[in-house]
Amino acid sequence: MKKVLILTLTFWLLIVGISFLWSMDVARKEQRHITLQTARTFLTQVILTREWNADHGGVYVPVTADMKSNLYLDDPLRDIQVNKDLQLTKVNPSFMTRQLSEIAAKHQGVQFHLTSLQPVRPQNSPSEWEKKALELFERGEKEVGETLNNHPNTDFIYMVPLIAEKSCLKCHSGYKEGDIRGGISVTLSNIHTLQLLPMTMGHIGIGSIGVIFIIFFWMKLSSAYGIIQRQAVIDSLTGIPNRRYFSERFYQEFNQCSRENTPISFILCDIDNFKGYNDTYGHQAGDECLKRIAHEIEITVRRPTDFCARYGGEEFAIILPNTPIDGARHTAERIRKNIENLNIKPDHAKTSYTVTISLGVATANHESLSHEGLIKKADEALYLAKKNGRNRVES
Ligand code: GH3
Ligand code: MG
Ligand code: MG
Repeated sequence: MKKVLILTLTFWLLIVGISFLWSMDVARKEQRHITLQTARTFLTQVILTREWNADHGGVYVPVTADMKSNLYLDDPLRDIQVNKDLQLTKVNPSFMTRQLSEIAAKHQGVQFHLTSLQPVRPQNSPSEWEKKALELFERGEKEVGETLNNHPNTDFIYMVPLIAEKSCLKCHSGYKEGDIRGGISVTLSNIHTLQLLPMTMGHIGIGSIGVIFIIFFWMKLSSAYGIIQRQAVIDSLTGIPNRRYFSERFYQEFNQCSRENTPISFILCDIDNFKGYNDTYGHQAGDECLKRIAHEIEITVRRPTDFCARYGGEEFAIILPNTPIDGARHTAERIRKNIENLNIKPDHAKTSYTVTISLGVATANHESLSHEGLIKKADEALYLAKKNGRNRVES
């Protein structure tokens, strides 16, 4: 039964464990998908803005304290003096991306970075991570994204290649349409990380409830199993072993003594005139009498290997392993006396009559006697005890 419990518990915990790992995997994938989607959306907006700028060949903005001319822009029309109060400077897509990136970092914790393996501006040189991503683009990769643990924050960096389009070639000579000019990366700072606690607690809760249920039902089952097992071997009226258990035990003990070449004795007891007792005092009184006699026999045979059972209606059998005939006779006599001394009679009985038993004793020394032979010999001795006047031991 314990094996069943261990197996069921192992199976249940395995299911909970697999469910936990599977849920974690699904949640991780889902979270990566959302983060990736966020990064893609940001970059799409930036790229669309860049395309708009490139389509116009750059856009002019007023020069202010915060807005200086782009020194890396090699264009004779870079700066235009409109009048004495207004000077305009051209902002190309790269310059615009850098400025958008600075604004975004300030407001939303998002950083864009335009980079290339041959940057015009030194600040556009790729980081180690970007360098690896650019190399992957060269090998055909369409996008690269990775979660970085920059303790205490968790960032997500995502990059796509920048493909040279017709509008770009005006400024980026040396490329042809479709070439990879570099890449644009977006870093989402301090992204929302997977919350393991609720999932872990949930699974621990479900797992524990399951374990409690399994143990509860196992206890119920094992107690029912115990009752069934007991009922199979114990006589329900007297509470001592039944005939079935006796047979099993008798063969075991007989064979054991036979192997060890030691004597085994067998006593068969039968209540005297019990039919009359039943008829006079009723069946219920008869049952009470059977219980008391069974109990008395049980406490009289004291050695741990001795074994008594209800053999039939009002018959009891006693196995005495490693016991020669003298010892067995002595034990039988003790049983007989003890039962006589119980002075069993119902409360309303008027006579001096008390319940007695007759006993037949036989011993096997294994020279010739078989199991059946031993029982038969004890039965014959019992018959003799009845014949010789009852309430006596014969062998
Ligand atoms: P004897 O001295 O020759 O053994 O006479 P007896 O009347 O005891 O004869 P026998 O052994 O044939 O009687 C068996 C009786 O035991 C029959 C039945 O009334 C009684 N008996 C058997 N089983 C039970 C039982 O479970 N409960 C009760 N109350 N009586 C039982
Ligand atoms: Mg009988
Ligand atoms: Mg009898």
